[in-house]
Amino acid sequence: MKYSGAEIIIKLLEKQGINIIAGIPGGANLPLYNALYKSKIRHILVRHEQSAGFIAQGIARSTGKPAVCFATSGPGVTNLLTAIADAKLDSIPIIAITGQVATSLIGTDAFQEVDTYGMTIPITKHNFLVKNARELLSIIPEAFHIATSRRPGPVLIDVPKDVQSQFIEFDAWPKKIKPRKKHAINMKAIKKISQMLNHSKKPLMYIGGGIISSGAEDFVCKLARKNSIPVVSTLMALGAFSADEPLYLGMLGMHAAMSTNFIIEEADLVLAFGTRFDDRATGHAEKFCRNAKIVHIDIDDAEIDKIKKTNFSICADISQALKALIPFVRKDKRQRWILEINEQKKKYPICLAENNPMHPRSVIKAISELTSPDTIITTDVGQHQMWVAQNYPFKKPRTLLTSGGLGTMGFGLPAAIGAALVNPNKKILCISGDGSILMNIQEFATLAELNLNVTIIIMNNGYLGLVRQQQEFFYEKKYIASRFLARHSFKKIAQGFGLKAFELNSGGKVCSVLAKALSDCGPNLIDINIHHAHNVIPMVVPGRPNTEMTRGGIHE
Ligand SMILES: Cc1ncc(C[n+]2csc(CCOP(=O)(O)OP(=O)(O)O)c2C)c(N)n1
Ligand SMILES: [Mg+2]
Repeated sequence: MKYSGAEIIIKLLEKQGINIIAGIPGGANLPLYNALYKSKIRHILVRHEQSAGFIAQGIARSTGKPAVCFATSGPGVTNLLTAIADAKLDSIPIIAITGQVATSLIGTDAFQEVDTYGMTIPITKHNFLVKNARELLSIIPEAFHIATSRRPGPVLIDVPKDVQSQFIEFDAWPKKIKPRKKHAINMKAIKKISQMLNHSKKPLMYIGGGIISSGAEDFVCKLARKNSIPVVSTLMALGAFSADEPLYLGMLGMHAAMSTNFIIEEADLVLAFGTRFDDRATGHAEKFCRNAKIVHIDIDDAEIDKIKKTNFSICADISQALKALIPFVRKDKRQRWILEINEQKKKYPICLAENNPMHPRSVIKAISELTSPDTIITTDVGQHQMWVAQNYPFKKPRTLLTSGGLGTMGFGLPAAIGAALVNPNKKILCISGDGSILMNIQEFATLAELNLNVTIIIMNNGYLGLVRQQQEFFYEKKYIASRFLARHSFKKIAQGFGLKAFELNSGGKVCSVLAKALSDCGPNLIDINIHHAHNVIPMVVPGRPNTEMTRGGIHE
């Protein structure tokens, strides 16, 4: 057989089951696009490379499978970097294939040359610079294997233009690399954890995104119900334990309900599963759960004892570990602990009664009443993201796609497009802010072109709201660079791109406009004008323990 490097890449992507690629062509990856011309793989032409990365993430986050994006050398790559870094921090398996100047030009400051390999070392799980087309036969399968094995993450393959055009002869296509055999679970360690749990009076499960990556949600539920263990979730794990479960205490940390952060501090045993003690979750890490023994199970050895010294830990796949653990755990109703929890909940009620239908919490509640547990919600970053996390009752894993670790404004819309492409029977909602939506607003064009079942909801407060809130709480109300002076019509902008659009300025029509937009199958947008002074409360003072929460001023 004789194939070019570009043809080898496309053939091997097909063999990996890839049927959608998002990207933008340019001089240095045109041979790759030329090979794609003959393929059945669907190409999504985005309007900015960052969106190609986030579309790949939307696919990967909503399906659990690896997804691919393309960019050309130089500015194509630099535009993609944020999406790659975002995937690294949230452990999302994407594969970025980038064009590079010809090998003979590398290091000469050639047109559109940047050191892609060097720049992506710290933001990828692994990266490759391909020097010969033959290497692609091993690199492509290896890239998929690395991106998806153990703790998932992004892999980048930089392919010089001459390597894409180089023809080589070979006898057979490489096979997919079989998933590595999982390490046998250390049963002695599992028994020890079961003993710690059986001796505990006030245990608590603290679950992270690893539960979703591993598909461990049913085991979490079984364990929680069997031993009556209350569960708190990080932002990344929302949906892994249904908000309907009586043992569910919601999100922990910076924007948790007060009762949740106080209950955590009462626990005598914290079971940290598939999580990494991120500062947004733990507050001041040293002071987090000082009276509790901490058991940590994570797939990534590097996370163990990194931020919080644990009493007992194992490095393992969390599904495997929980499956092994459950039979050793006794049934328990834990009436006293549950009673204590319920008292705390009464003392610090989660949501204040709302009479204002335009309050963000009321809007989220209205949305939740019009959606199904299968609806996929993407968010951007800011107050609106936290209002969603606090108030939308996620019931299933992979129904919240949000930029947790990097906190990237601009994530929501392209991630929604990615999710919609691979979930054609589901409604996708992108809940965004007036600041964030502008960061990838050019993708209105892509969305209109693809005619996907996406509704964009803009919580429009005329501010970089979360910045304004921090200035109010922690910088003596010295508001600088957080207010948008120019007001524009998102409705008209959306219509200009070919989307249906609605505006909501008063409470009277919230439900009917939402119902109309959500029942429509095509893409549309609702611009909701909310009062600028609403805050996300409660809030832990950054760097302080989780128990030091503020409710801010009068505007909640
Ligand atoms: C790319 C990027 N730049 C800056 C920030 C810092 N930041 C965090 S939240 C926020 C405000 C977001 O404003 P908006 O999208 O309107 O959401 P709101 O807080 O008003 O709901 C900013 C600027 C960020 N997270 N991402
Ligand atoms: Mg805003």
